[in-house]
Amino acid sequence: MMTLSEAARANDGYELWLPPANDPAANLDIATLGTGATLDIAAGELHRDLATAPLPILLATNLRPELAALKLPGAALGREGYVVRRATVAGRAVILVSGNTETGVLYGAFALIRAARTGADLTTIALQSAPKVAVRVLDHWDNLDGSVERGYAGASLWNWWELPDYKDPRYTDYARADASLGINGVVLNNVNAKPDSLTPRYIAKAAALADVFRPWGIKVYLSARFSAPIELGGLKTADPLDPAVAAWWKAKADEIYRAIPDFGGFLVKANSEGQPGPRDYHRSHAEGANMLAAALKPHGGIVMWRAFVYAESDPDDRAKQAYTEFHPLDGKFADNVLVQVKNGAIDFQPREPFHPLFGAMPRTPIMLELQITKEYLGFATHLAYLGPLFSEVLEADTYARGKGSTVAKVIDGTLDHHALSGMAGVANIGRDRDWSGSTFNQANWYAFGRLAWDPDLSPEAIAREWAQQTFGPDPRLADIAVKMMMQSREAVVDYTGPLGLAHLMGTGHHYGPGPWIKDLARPEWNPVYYHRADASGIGFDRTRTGSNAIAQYSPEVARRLADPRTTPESELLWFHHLPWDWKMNSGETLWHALVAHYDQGVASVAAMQAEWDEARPLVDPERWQKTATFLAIQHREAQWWRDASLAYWMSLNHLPLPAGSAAPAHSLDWYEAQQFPWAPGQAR
Ligand code: BDP
Repeated sequence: MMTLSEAARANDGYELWLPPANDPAANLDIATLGTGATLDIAAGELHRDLATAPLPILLATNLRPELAALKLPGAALGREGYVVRRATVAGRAVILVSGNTETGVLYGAFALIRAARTGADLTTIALQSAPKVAVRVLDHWDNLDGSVERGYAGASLWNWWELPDYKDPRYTDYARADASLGINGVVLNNVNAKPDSLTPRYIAKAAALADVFRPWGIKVYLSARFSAPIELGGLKTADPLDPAVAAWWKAKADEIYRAIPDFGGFLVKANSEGQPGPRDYHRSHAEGANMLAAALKPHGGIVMWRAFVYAESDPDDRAKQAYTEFHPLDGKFADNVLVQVKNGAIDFQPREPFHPLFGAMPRTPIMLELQITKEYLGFATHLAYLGPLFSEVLEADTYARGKGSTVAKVIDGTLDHHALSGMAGVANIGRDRDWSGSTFNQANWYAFGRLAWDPDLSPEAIAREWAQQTFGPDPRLADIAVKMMMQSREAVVDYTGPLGLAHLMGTGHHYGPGPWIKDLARPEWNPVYYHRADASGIGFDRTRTGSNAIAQYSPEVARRLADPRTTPESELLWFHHLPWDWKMNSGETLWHALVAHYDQGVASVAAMQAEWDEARPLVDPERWQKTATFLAIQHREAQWWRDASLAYWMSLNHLPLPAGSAAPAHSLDWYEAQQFPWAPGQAR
């Protein structure tokens, strides 16, 4: 049992990285020039979150005549950028928080709070920043029944039943967290969309949320089901070239904008995993997207059209199908369409090479889709900080326009000069008190937001600033947290799918190992499709002798990937099928290297446990205990992944384990017999 003083220090994680400063006596001098809902929020946030300030704080947009003499940057800040610096206004020395718009001022206020909490000296503060990416959006895969597809943090935040009347104060707290990172859009419903979200009743509910989010600079978007004209409109078809269909969508868009004047637009999953789409009518993805884009255009809305497309009718390598489908459409999309591409060509695996569509469609704005919820990285319980995963893809060089054509430059629009740019993260947020299922999962929400604002930030720096704000200023604790975070994602790769292996998880729920699965209806649903292991070797040959997926990359990249010797070892078996006794660059065999990675993965989790033990005196007991318990679960499950995977590989290659590597705890039969029908987050 907790003692009384421990209970007083208990922290359920609700306040995220923004715990209130809790010092009403601070009596800060915070003033605004002019009034406005967003300006008032910015001032309120500073009162709430700043413990102290060396000078009065003044909040104002650049438009105020009182600031004219300061010659603040204008164009460089755009609509959302900010300046925070010392200034003399009307003879008074102040810390000025400014921007071209109230939203810019709000972002500046949060930047000031972040700076204060990460140890900056406010007497010399000088910040200036503008987002590099225009659309920074969280995709909630939330269903109307309150469940969340691939959600591991409780029920949906949105209480659809009580909306629009009851606006849970939590919606405001959610908006605060998003705005503190610069997230400016929220897709409210699952990409596997029900048409009901587009009915008047549900539009009113979305409008209520939009009203809450608006002063925080956040727009709402909806996932649109392509066949809605049939289901809701009574039409016989959803053919995008049918004028009645186009008219239905136009009327629907007009109706939405009457309720939500700043509605962001639609997200669409079409002709993928059973969803309807334009291909049902032999129309292209561009024809489908453009029809919706035309309906939104007069209102300033956009379409985020997903390229996550593969078909059971297509026998080609699944990793090639999105490129094959979308590459010929470059230049065919309307100018208010973003094509949304997952980081890798398969599906949010713990490690994937960057998607070949990045850099391959210069005349189309391409947005990046990341998964913040850890569907394939241990659900809520495993500690896996995704900053390194996100940055790995952002830093990847596509060579599309020569060296330095990074994915970051593709998606921030600079490589091919697109003003429209975007980054989406599949949210890990639910109704759990700590929002994301664990304290460390909050860091993934945080890292997504910070990288969407600036894709060039370092994941380690982000981890540190998150830890300092979340746990308080003690540098010992931040050091421990950062160390754990920075090794955590690689640990998951090591114990689930090292050396470029992927998609080896259990069926449906995606929980735990299932590399032996081979009897599912669609070939590419089976793990055996991805690893192709047999007695002689393992890996997917994506070179010329195999599926030739490498030809979808720029020649420089393809050349490097054509040869296992020049392929990064971390992606080796993604691109090559190799014999078990293949000599790695280290001189050891592939088999021994593989085993070493599995062992390393388990050992890394044990190391994180030991590090967290050292943090015990520095953290409140509630967050310490939950994290310690989750690490114990992770250790057990890492061991399970390792043992089950090795038992299976050994059943194929009949090789002994290297000396010193322990035998799996159970027989392969035992691992294969495990069933988890009630694992959370499953699609409904
Ligand atoms: C997969 C998920 C599935 C999603 C799909 C998608 O398992 O639930 O519907 O991605 O992105 O990873 O559409």
